[in-house]
Order: sequence, then structure tokens, then C-alpha cells
Amino acid sequence: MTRIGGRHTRKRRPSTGRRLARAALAVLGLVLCLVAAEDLLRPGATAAQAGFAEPIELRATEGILRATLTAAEQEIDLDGQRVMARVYNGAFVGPTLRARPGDRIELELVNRLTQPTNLHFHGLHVSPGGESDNIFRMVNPGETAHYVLELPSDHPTGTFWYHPHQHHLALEQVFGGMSGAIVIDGLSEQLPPDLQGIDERLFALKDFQLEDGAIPIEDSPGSPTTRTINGQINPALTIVPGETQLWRLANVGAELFYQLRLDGHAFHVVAEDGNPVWDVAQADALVLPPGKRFDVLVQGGETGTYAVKTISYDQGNHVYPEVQLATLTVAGTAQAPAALPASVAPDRDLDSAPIAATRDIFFNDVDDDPIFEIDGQQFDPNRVDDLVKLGTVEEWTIRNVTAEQHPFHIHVNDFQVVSVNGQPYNAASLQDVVILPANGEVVIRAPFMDYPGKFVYHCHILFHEDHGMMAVVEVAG
Ligand SMILES: [Cu+2]
Repeated sequence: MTRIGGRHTRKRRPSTGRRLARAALAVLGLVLCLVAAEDLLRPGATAAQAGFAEPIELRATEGILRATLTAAEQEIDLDGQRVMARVYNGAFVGPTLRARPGDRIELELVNRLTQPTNLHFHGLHVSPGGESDNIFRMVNPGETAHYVLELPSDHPTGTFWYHPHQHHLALEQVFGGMSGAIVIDGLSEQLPPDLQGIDERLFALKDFQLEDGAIPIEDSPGSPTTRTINGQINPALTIVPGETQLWRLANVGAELFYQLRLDGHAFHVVAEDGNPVWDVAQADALVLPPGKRFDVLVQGGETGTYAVKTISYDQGNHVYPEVQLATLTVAGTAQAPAALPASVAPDRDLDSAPIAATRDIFFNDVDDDPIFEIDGQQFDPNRVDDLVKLGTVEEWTIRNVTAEQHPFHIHVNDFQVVSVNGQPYNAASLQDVVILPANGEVVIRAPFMDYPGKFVYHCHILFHEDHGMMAVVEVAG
């Protein structure tokens, strides 16, 4: 095990006995989850169209989730085709990890790729150091790395995701298929009693392109691509008129933006980026740049068939076309619709927080070269770009001096958007991804109350991240 960056702590290798015990547990876990998966696959609505299916779920028991993620380049089944992909555990969308606030997640990452990899736990509020959400670690080919995440007991509930964060290889690996969802359970318990225990659906959004039967190293965002939900093309799902379902929408792809709509229905946003909201908003369409998540309530409308689709979206460099992603059939005996909540969590906004420091940051590119920068510099893991005092709230003005949108993402600590292009923004929760408008600016407030250490912020278009649009924050006491 080696690490890049300023820390050179050696990873302790577990004893052979412990490794064998872990392997046995992993095999047992896999068998159990394969059995459980039979129950989790939802049958199809029509013979012609595949029924909506979700990735295998791995759930914590007695406060601990132990799982193995094996990264490999291998042939997989992708909506009925055999394709070469780079994936976790042989699936185009990796297993969904489910745990509760206060739980511990212990993962073995087995690297069977021919290149280094590592893991990032996008949106989780956990330590960025050691064996936790430490993207400065590098797991070499043939190595197995142990990851331990201690979720705080007050961790927000909602939808998160995991993916590699190996610099220069993030695009290749995520685009190859290496990503999956994390659900921190408890959100539905924060809903009114009538809505507790409602059916949930995970929509892990990811696209693929093929060259000679293989997913290429790099995508081409302007080229035709196949968008999937949970690796399925236009699956069918059902809802009863008046029934309320919790849909977990997550863009776990490498580069593309989605603008989601459900014809004839509205989305009622109950969590954004895994943060339950203090104001539930109704939206006809939701924009999900790479990395973005919304947990929404959907109520079945009139009997009929409706398209779940991404509608055309102009990112500044690419105009993404409209594509149907799934088909919702509303059928069955109508239910009286439950009253929807106005709020899901207490207001924790940072409007009146004392601001310890302000920063001005700009995202820039360099003419036609594939060079992307922050503050005129490409990423350097050995440089600290922003030194932050532990226990403080800072206000950052982030300017985008390019002609295309960049989704800003920061690890470990979520932020509140204060304004966009000078217009006050009425935040309903904290968030961990925000679109920087082309030639525009966003002001955020970020609390750095715990977890000293180093982590990064970056553009979540992975080509831009891999080509330098990333910077290092160090939080110190
Ligand atoms: Cu970017």
C-alpha cells in the first residue's frame, strides 16, 4: 500500500488469518446478498419491456456493514449485451451499500485492474484521513485495501454514492462502470406517519458507449451515448393512482448532465445530496449534473402510461438531447393521496453564522489545451491550496471564468448556497454539488466543524477533474 500526498503513513497489512477470516465473511456476504437479491429484483410490468430492477443491496446488520468490492475489467451483461467493462463485483452499477447513522462500514477493496484505484464516498460526512474517505490513498494492482467509515450518529439520511478518485484515472474507471449508490437509512422515518414505509426506488443514472464491444477508456460527451437507469434501458415500473413512492435519483455517471422529468407528475424534493430539506419544494424538472442526488416523493396520477425522461439540457459546451429513461404505468385501485410534508428536517441554515474567513476561487481552462485549473493551477496532491481553521464557517465566492458549466463538489463538508450570479438563493438544505454557471459565480457557506485533515474540491465532470480542475483543502486546529 502506498499513498500519494503529504502523508506517508504505512498501511498495516492484516495477518493471513484475519485476511482469510475476512475473505470467508466476504464470500458469506456475497452468497447472502445473492439470495437477498432475488427478493430485491422487481418483476417486469410488461413482457416486451424489462421490469425495473435495482442493484444488489448490502445492508448493515447490528451496526456494521462488511462488504467486498472487487474492481476488475471483465465481460458483463449490460441490458442483454455482453460488453467489456471496468466494474465492481461484475455489475455495471455496483452494489448499493445501506447503513444507518452511527453505523460502521468496513469495506475490502480488491484491485484486480491493471492500474491503481481507490475509493471516495461522495457526500458522506466522515473523516478524510487514514482508512476512511481518504482519496490520497492509492491501491495498486493486485492489492486489497481496507476501508473503515464511522458514520456519526447525527449523519444526514438520504442518497450518496461511491466511486474511484484516482487522479488521471477517475474518468476511465467511473465511465467503465465503477460506481454505486450508498443509502443512509432513516429518511422515510422523518416523513409523516402516513408515508413511513412507502415503496422506494433507486434510480442510479449512468450512460455507456461501446467500441468493438467494450466501454472505451474515455467517453465523448458530444457523441451518441446510451443512458441507463441501474444499467437498464427504458425499464418499466408501476405505481397505483394516489400512491406515494420515494424515488432516489442519483447521477452516478462520469460526465453527463440530466434534466429529469416525469410526464404528468411533479417531484417533491425531500432531500438534496443526502440532506433532508427544511422546505419541501415541488419541481417539474430537476437538473442533475454528475454527482448530484435528489430524494423525491412521487404521487401516482391518473391511470395511464408516462415517460420518465431527461429533457434537453445545454451545459454550455454540449447540448444533451431528450431521452426517455423509463416508463411508468399508473394502474390499479386508486388510493387517497397522503398529505405531503412541508418540511422534513429542522432549518440548519448558515445565514447568521459568524464567518471566520472568506475566499475567492476561480475555475478556469487554458485555451484549446486539455488543461483545466483552479486559481490558474492544476491539481497538485502535495500542495495545500486552502488552509481552514477547524471549527469555523467560511464563505467562498467561486467564479467560473469559462464558457461552460462546471459542477463544483467538495468532500466531507456540505455547504449552503448563498447566491448564484449575485441573486440571493433560498437554500432548503446543505448540498455537496452546485453548478457554477458559465461565466458566472456562486457564493457558498461551508462549516468545517470537525474532521481535521486534507481533502479536495473539484469539478465533477471527470475529464476536467483528471486534467487538473481540483484543489486541496486542509482543515487544522
Ligand atoms: Cu468542469
